[in-house]
Amino acid sequence: MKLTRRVFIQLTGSAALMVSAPTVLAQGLSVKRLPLPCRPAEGKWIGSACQGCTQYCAIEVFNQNGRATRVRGNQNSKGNHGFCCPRGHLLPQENYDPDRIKQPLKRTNPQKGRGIDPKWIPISWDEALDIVADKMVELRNAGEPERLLYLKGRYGNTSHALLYGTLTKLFGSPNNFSTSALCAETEKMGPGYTQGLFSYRDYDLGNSKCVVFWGTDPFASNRQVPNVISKLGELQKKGILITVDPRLSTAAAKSKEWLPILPGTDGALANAIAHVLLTEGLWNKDFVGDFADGKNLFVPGKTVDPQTFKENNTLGLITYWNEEAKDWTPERAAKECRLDAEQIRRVAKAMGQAAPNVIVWMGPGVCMNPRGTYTAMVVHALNGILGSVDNVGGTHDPVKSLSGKYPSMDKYIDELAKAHGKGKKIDGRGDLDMPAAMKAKLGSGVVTNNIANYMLENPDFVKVMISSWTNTPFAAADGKRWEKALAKVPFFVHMVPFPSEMTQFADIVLPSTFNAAEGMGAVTGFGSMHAWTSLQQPTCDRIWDVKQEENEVTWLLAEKLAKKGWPTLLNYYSTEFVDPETGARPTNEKEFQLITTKIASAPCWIRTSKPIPGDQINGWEDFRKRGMHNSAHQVYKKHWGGKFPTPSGKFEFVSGDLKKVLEAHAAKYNTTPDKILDACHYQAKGIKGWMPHYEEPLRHGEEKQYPFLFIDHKSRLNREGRSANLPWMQEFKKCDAGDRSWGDVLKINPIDAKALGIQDNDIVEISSPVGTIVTEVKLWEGVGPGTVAKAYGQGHWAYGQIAAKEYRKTPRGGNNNEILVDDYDRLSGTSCRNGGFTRVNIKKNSQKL
Ligand SMILES: Nc1nc2c(c(=O)[nH]1)N[C@H]1C(S)=C(S)[C@@H](COP(=O)(O)OP(=O)(O)OC[C@H]3O[C@@H](n4cnc5c(=O)[nH]c(N)nc54)[C@H](O)[C@@H]3O)O[C@H]1N2
Ligand SMILES: Nc1nc2c(c(=O)[nH]1)N[C@H]1C(S)=C(S)[C@@H](COP(=O)(O)OP(=O)(O)OC[C@H]3O[C@@H](n4cnc5c(=O)[nH]c(N)nc54)[C@H](O)[C@@H]3O)O[C@H]1N2
Ligand code: SF4
Ligand SMILES: [Mo]
Repeated sequence: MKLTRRVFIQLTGSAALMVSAPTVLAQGLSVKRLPLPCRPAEGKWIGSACQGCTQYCAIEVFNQNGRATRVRGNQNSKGNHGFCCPRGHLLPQENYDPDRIKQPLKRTNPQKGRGIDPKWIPISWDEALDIVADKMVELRNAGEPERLLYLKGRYGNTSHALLYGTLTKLFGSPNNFSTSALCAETEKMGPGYTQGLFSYRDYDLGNSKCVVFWGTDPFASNRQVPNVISKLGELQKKGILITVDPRLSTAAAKSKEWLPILPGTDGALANAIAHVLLTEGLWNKDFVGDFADGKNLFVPGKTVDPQTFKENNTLGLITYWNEEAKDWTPERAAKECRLDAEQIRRVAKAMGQAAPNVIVWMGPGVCMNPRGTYTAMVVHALNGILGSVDNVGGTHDPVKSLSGKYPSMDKYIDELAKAHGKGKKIDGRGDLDMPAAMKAKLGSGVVTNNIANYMLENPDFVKVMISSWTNTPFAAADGKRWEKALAKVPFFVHMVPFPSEMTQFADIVLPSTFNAAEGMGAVTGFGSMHAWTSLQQPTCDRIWDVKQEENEVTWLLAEKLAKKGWPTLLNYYSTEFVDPETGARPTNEKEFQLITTKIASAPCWIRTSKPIPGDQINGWEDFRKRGMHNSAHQVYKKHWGGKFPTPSGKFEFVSGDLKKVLEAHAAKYNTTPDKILDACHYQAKGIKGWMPHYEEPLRHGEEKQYPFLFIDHKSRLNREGRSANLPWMQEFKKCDAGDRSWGDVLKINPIDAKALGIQDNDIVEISSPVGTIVTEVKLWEGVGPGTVAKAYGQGHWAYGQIAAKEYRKTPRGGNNNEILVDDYDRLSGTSCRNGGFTRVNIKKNSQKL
């Protein structure tokens, strides 16, 4: 019986009794309830990998009757200690999002553009792949395979090898790209050109006495959120936390010292800290060395004779002092950075006193700007001065995770592929003004955001574009360029689970699994002085007609291509891939999925005469049950004693590699390194071109017209650009300091607001030299006057009915990338988003949102 209000009143016989309804129910006047004790839900935890961010946590998903219902960190994990971050918990809602693409779709509207309905119609996988294979084979038959472009976003390790690494190579196109240059690649230039480590770092947090979060907010974003949150209490008790961020981030709120730096001036602050460490004698003598007679000759403004100092593990410290640090007193930096000189001195001393058990945790805020390479170098160089590199409580190389190699495809590369596959890539890497010298190699870095520019200038070049796990019109600075470029591509295939902005331009949509819950593969990560390989495996039943792009779709596509006269891909897959356990070869997409996952993870679980480094796992079934493999702990002082992978074997304050790269690039264009630096918009001349140093911030927009510096930051609930369609994300959005649920706010200092006549909740237009967005305003002291901050993540006009206010029509809030300028740190090829490189202007708008 339905217990309506009327029936309830009849049952109790008296309206007055309603005030004590529980008593009434207890007296048995209503439904009888059995006194069942609470008990755990029935189901099982299945290991997987989260991929809500680049931490790629090993997790477990609770399967109840075939449904994925809850998430926790993998209980065996030495990286997250059995916890996931708040975004991990969003996973079931993302998996069961009713707006997911549920079967393959074919476009029937030839017109493409923002807000235009593609008029997709559902088709079968068979039909969809037929169409894709036809278009691809046409290119091979016409002898122009280079007109196939493949762009990958996130991936499992299998995709890296099977799609990105294989498809275009065998096909004969040099145009395979990743989105890494939209991420945080400039960071790698810091450790790269000082200690030869072109990578994100790991940190010995548990043993640290002082941690400096610099341009990053690892309680909310960055790469180790569960680890950092779990260690917060201990860190606060034992040591000192310092945050350098122009915005009151979570890290700033938790820290003892917050340095609210003027955006883009981090290099000046790093110089001043180095200046204090050296003049106060606080450098780490073990790592760096000392003056021959023990007397400290670092005196402000005075050069030092290099002969008087004997360096141990470093090279060029005295040159750095003489050329740069000697003049950077805290007073000078305080002016440049709009900070307090006393605070700079205090912070530098605290760091020096904790050395070498100190971490300078450098993040994108420092360096994702047009001169970021040198800021990354000068901030990271502090780890060298403090001796924290490879040290207890310091910064570390990531431990290598165990993963298996795929068989070589070399003998499958045919004549056409050989002739066309090595051509020039269309992202402009290696051009005079784009050295993109990642890993100390010219033209080795991808210049993701420049692909759109090429496509706009050469609208007929790309004929077939395939992309997976991407949303560049939303995620890339000045993303409107991508909308225009994509509208001109005659045939575009998107392999994704959600109808994002980019998907709106697709001719064929191949709905992919949501890999964290439904996919299969080996995913690797590192953190907390360990590395891991976590197994992605189905944690629930698939309820829609979706397939995993990395392995299932590649196989099925290979079959189709073979039928249409190009059998190479299928030959490679079906001949060379062998199950490491059973010796079987794949005959269909499911077997291919399993075998490629087993190959990629085999070193974690396959028994040989040697013990497995790290966790001991007993075969494939044991690996499936545990869901992951942990490596052994990182070793200390790994590269001390001349073993750094730099030309000198030392930690270099004068970079041999960067000098080589610049000279080689100059030679290629018959010019000088100074001219190259100039063309790339750096200020450095001469030896400074290969040294850590301060460069003044380069900003877009005239100060008069655009008086505010824009600060972009991540939301703690962003699963990169992929969670805005989740009601949980929207409901809890207020957990970003200063933000509001279901909304998008521009945070502005009350002093500025007053001057502009703006009040809390007002609607404003935020304009930059490239665009305008409209949002609400929040008055907030967490940003200084002259700067405004806004979280990245809202402003979707597609993706789903929650992400957009009105799907395809009205965005919810504004997308920061509509106002950020398309510019690069050209030595790395990376796109900019931080450092206040885009100036904006704020205008009150009378409209209602
Ligand atoms: N203004 C500003 N811009 C930024 C950032 C910022 O902080 N501020 N951050 C930057 C950074 S660090 C990065 S790394 C980039 C990321 O940018 P992108 O690499 O473009 O990533 P997302 O926007 O997260 O990708 C969303 C796409 O992934 C698809 N997708 C989701 N789950 C799956 C899956 O399981 N399988 C497949 N095949 N597809 C899936 C969705 O359908 C959607 O098409 O954004 C950058 N852009
Ligand atoms: N919650 C969440 N976590 C994530 C992701 C996510 O989407 N959401 N994505 C993952 C990915 S792909 C990446 S690349 C990482 C990166 O994540 P983070 O390391 O957090 O990097 P950003 O998001 O770029 O944040 C930039 C930070 O620098 C500050 N900042 C801006 N300008 C300046 C400046 O001039 N100087 C200084 N000192 N600080 C400045 C901003 O206020 C912000 O705190 O996060 C990963 N983790
Ligand atoms: S979102 Fe990132 S940090 Fe959070 S659980 Fe997932 S992978 Fe780990
Ligand atoms: Mo990223």
